[in-house]
Amino acid sequence: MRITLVLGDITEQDTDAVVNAANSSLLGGGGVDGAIHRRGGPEILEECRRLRAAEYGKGLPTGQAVATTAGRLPARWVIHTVGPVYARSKDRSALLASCYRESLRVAAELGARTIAFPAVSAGIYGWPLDDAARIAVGTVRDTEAPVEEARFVLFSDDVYAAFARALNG
Ligand code: AR6
Repeated sequence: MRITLVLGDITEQDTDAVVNAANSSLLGGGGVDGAIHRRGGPEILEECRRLRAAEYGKGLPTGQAVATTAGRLPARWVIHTVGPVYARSKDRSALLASCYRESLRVAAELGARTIAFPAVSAGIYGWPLDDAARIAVGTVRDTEAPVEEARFVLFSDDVYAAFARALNG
């Protein structure tokens, strides 16, 4: 799997799948989640509502991932994953790693060859950037998946720099 970094907006990526840093409700929010629903249109929310009515009545648990249509986005699928809220008192890194691993597993099930990830948990959920980047890059690097490209789409210079440090040592 080739790992690439770009500074940009995940809603503009032409990868087969884009990952959404969602919350358990799957019903939208701010940050990446807000941008994906805004640009992708109401079809995404409709599918999320159906998922809530069916197998995810209590919401999508932290660390798991599930796919929907990408609506009007250039991608084919949105893979929604729920990152952990950062807490200094408790090590939740295994859950953050699980978001990347599970998203790749869902991508493989869908037959996606390319996938774009945001910096899950590194925004509203407060994860320190260097640590979030280390977990993201390390997990994707260590996961076997029939995916050609995993692209991290970073929204600002500081997040990009943290991922570049994690990728290049
Ligand atoms: N493209 C790429 N990255 C973006 C974009 C974009 N369009 N917009 C923001 N980012 P966040 P979280 C960056 O807060 O921390 C939502 O309300 C952002 O700068 O989107 O996992 C959900 O519903 C940051 O670096 O996700 C949840 O309730 C990174 O994406 C909660 O936020 C992640 O920031 C999830 O919080």
